[in-house]
Amino acid sequence: IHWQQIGSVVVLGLGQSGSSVVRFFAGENSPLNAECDIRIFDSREHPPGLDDIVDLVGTEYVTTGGWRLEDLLAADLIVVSPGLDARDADIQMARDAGVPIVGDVEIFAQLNQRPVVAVTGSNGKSTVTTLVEQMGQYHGYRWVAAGNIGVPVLDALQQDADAYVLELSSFQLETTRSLKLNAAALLNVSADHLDRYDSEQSYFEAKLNIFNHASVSVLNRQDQQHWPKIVPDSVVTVGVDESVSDYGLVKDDAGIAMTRNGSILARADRFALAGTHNLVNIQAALALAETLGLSPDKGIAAIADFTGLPHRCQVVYEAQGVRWVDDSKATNIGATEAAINGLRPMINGRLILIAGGDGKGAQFTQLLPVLSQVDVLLTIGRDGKKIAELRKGARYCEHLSDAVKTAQQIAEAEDWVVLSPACASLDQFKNFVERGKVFQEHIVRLYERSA
Ligand code: UMA
Ligand code: ADP
Repeated sequence: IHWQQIGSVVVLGLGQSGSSVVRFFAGENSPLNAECDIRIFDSREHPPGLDDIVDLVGTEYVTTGGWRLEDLLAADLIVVSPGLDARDADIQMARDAGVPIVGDVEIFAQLNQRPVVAVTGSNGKSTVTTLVEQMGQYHGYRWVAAGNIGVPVLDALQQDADAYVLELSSFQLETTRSLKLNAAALLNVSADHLDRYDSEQSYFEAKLNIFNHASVSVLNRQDQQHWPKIVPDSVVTVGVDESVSDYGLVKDDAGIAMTRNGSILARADRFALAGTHNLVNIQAALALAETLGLSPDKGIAAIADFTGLPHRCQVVYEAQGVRWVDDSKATNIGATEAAINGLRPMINGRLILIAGGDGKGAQFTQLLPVLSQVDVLLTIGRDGKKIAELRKGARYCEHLSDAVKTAQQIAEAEDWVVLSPACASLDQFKNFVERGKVFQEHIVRLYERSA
């Protein structure tokens, strides 16, 4: 981007990313020349962050409730929010007309001078991003996590940092071309966001942009069908199987252990994180951290006590011998599969699963194999009926409160009740955090009442 030659920028979409772009362009580190005209549009009438942006740039530059094709065609650069569908007809026409279209991550990529590692994948991104950040911070380095994890990258760019750890979604990678990375990890790919892509293939291809300029690529041996076609020179692989040359797991009489180059690095019980999927997450985090100069031993020491992020497969309540697990962040089928596969070996009684919500166009038949490990299926939300149809005896409860009540009535000592919806929450909740909190509140209320 030849910043000084840009006469007019359109920022499409406010929200967290769009607001950070406007703040960055209006601030002292803006790469734009002072005369550049910045116009902001959002299809919503009252997008989040609107008031602050109006205060910052003036009401005449901000339009809500939509945009016109002419507005886009008049721009020298369009900065598009990740939440906007790139298939939007106006956006496509502007692209066809030759207007460069970028996201906030591409702007970051063009201006950043510091070392960066990045993580993408359908599941485990936030966990790995947080693990890497903690590995650095524990040892006194200013490693800053940003991106899809909730800190817009251009806000992070203005902080003091020794390195950045970016969580990147497929939406962000769609518009990212020149991001230089010390290392990039693709954790796994399973169907997700099919409401935003014409096929699983195009969702996956967006993710591959992470490898465009990565010095080291971190790849999962259990997901080789999703490796880049031309495997880059410097690859570190991770996986749940044994490996003599990379990160792996071995099982012996004493249990599971994590290895690197065939030697044991740590036994699984050294980590507070549960489930083999999390051991793979730790492997990926170690591989990324190593490219920022941190040894695996130091990385392990930093995160051994990390118990995981909220709403990701966490035991949140235990009463009368029944354990309740909040995995509200399981917003796609792959995450629910990982939860069931990861938890099942630990459960002596029955596994009672609560699933359902907004399936984002997914084919739930993919859940069938893993549902055979579930003893009772309760479903909720918009697509709950479709999921209930997969299994005889499943009950559609519509609301989470009903499902929790039903689960409590059914559950006996040694049973586990797991909320792992395989769906987004937006049909009934503000987001997955609210869904998880509501779940926990219902549990507490039920037990208090019955106490
Ligand atoms: N929207 C409109 N009209 C607009 C612009 C947006 O209706 O003109 C809608 C979108 O369709 C979407 C919502 O507004 O439903 C939010 O979109 P946004 O682009 O304003 O989102 P931001 O607030 O900027 O947040 C984004 C990421 N959100 C998405 O990609 C949808 C956040 O990831 C991220 O933390 C943030 O940037 C900072 O980088 C959230 C997310 O859900 C957690 N990500 C998806 C996921 O993890 O599955 C990819
Ligand atoms: P993301 O940021 O990609 O959504 P999170 O770390 O927030 O990933 O976890 C999202 C969901 O995926 C949670 O339900 C979590 O238990 C599950 N999960 C975490 N790591 C993995 C993995 N490596 N493979 C499959 N599922 C995972």
